[in-house]
Amino acid sequence: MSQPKRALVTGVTGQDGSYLAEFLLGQGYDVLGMVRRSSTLNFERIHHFQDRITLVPGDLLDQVSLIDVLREHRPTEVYNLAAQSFVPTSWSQPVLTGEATALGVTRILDAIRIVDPDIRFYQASSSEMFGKVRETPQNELTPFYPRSPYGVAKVYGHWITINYRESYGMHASSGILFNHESERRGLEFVTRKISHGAARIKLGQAKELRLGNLDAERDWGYAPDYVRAMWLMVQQDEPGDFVVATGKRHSVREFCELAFGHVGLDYREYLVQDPRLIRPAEVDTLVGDASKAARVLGWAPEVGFEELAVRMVEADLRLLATNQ
Ligand code: NAP
Ligand code: F7E
Repeated sequence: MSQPKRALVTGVTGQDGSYLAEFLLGQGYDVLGMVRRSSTLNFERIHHFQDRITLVPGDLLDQVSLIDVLREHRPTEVYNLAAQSFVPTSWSQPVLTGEATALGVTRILDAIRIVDPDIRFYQASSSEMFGKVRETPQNELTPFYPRSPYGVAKVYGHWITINYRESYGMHASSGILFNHESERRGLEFVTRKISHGAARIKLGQAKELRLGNLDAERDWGYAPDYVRAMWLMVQQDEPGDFVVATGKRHSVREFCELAFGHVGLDYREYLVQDPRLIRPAEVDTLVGDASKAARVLGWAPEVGFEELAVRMVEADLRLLATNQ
């Protein structure tokens, strides 16, 4: 019998890492989840399958820890999902963001090069690299114009992945993923802030919701659909770069309408626009062209915008009701 494949997922405690780890378990993988030291456990997203994966200590800021993880556990695939991923924090902590989100990619690529350059690698690139968009929709060839220290760091991570592919012949792929959300999305990101806010107001636990720019437009998909695309990239004979998106764009305001509307409320009665939540430089509009992913990977999203919003609100209603 052949050995099961073994994958290391960095960022396993995050939204995507938790879904990817579950997906890989379903594919029969041995899953290693890299976790950094914390004074309190933050395993909410993985506790329901934690005993089926191996947690390994490591930090993208610490080169030796990455080499040690690879030497000790010998994965055949590495999915680099760890990052400082919240855009506003990248203005308040630009150096930390650069260390983790940009240089962290070099650290893990170099660890792979040193320990076993045959390991296949996935880098979590982002539509934030397109920033002030040069064309619409955005595809793999659209020039980048990042608008935040986070976007700038992701451009570095993207190009260093391509550079290691071209310099060392490594099987290193980048998924340029547009926004993807879920019941497990961090509470500070706008969709979850809205679904959680609408649920709290509905249950009488809050009276208002404070938001920034309601006119920003994003191409929002469902995270479990997107982790499938990551895995498909790594299974290809040839590595490459792939846009992953739904091809449809909606505004923050539309998400508010749907989320509040689902619980029978009019968002305009509860929304407070807070100038402190406006970003120093905004990404006004993004929409992706995922035709390469469809053609080469056979990938298509399954959950649309409306279903996404409803799932998130329903999950927050359940969560808040049990915490009442
Ligand atoms: P997330 O929920 O914020 O998760 C980030 C993960 O990175 C967490 O597990 C976090 O660990 C870990 N991490 C942060 N700094 C680290 C460090 N120095 N060393 C080791 N681990 C570290 O992010 P996500 O939404 O799942 O996104 C996954 C990846 O895709 C990120 O790279 C993100 O930038 C990128 N991306 C996301 C989207 C999206 O719409 N979700 C779109 C495009 C690209 P802790 O739990 O300990 O904090
Ligand atoms: O903001 C606007 C805000 O923080 C979306 C990350 O996963 O996706 C994510 O980055 C939009 C922006 O996501 C609030 O100004 C209005 O225009 O949910 P977000 P993001 O910045 O697009 C990309 C692809 C990533 O790679 C990132 O890691 O919503 N907005 N009012 C607000 N945003 C937040 N967070 N909070 C508000 O109150």
